[in-house]
Amino acid sequence: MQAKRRAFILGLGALSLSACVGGGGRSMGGVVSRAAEPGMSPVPNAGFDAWVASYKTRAAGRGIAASTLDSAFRSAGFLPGVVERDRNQTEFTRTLEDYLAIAASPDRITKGRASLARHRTTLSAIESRYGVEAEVVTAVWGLESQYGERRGTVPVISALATLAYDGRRGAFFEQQLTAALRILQNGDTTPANMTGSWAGAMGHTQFIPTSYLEYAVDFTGDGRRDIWADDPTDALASAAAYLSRAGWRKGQPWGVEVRLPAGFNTALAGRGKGRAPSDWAALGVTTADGGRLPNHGAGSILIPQGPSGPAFLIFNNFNAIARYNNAVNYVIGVGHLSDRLRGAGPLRASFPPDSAGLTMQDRQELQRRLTAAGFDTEGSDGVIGAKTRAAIEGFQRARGMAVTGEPSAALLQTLRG
Ligand SMILES: [Ca+2]
Repeated sequence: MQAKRRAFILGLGALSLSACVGGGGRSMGGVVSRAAEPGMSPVPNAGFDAWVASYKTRAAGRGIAASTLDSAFRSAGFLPGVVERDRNQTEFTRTLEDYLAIAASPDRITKGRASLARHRTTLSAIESRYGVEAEVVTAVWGLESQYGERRGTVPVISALATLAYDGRRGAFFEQQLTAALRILQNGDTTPANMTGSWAGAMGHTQFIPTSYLEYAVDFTGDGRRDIWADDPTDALASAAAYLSRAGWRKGQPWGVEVRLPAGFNTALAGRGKGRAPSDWAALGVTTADGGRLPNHGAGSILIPQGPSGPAFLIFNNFNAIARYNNAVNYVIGVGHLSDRLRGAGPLRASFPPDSAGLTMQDRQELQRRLTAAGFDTEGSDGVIGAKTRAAIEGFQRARGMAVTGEPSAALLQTLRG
């Protein structure tokens, strides 16, 4: 089975995570609106038009009808904003601590519990059919589109055609474009309703077109697999169907937080280094509260921020979530959020201080004090992003200090006055 999307193709989940780390990001909420983002409306482009003409010939050879092509491309066009987003993707790895501060923020947990309650009947039916727990499906939904609030407003045919024409990953996006046209040809949705992220991830659970064709399901029974509608039923069932096909085992955890013994050999940790829980127990590993490890078959130990941070024993279901998005932080994010939606508390272990020597509490205090001093970080989630850096620069400039924009223990001391 092919991964739902490559890690570098950011679905909205990833995008909303990036966006909100601007500053201390307060709410990730956003309301789906039809207003086009800058650069996300078609502009004339002769090279693009010529490419579309040649593409139509290729698509016809792959079984896309002329009528489908005509209606799909009638209002489609080149989107400069898509090319800009594709060029400006920055590759950086957020720490698990920062990632979880956003992925399992108090706001996302509260909204998730409300969504779970509101859609309980549907989610229970989905759980019965596909064997994936309601909390897990809801957690995927929460990370991918903030429970449907951020499904994406970019016209998908235009976005995919622009990326296929632009050519940086042309073959991949041409394949996605053809898949999107097949979806339209099947009558599942209309060109106007087929919106998504700038990279073509669509609907509540941000499926790319090829994954949609393979895994989306019609759970409402109206004959259409509608993952774009306000009603999330088909999208949630599609996510469950995907996880089920990826090998999800109902009743088993994705993983559990564990406590490592002093002097644990960290070379034993890592994905793929599986051992029976009894073997881990013999090495001194316990649950986070010192109890006996559960047995769900062989599991691996993960220590994403080293042995002084939280440790996890991961099982088969970790790999099922990884088929959705193969990034350790994402999988732990979905897993931990699902645990929180089920009523579990925060992680037991604390994270080590960051490279500036600051803990999460220090960074939150820094943001609160900057904001109180008149340099708004727009929230105090402890995640240092562009807004916090700008606030630090403003403070440093006003005080005649060297302008670095970097958080530090000395800066925090200055702010404490
Ligand atoms: Ca349906």
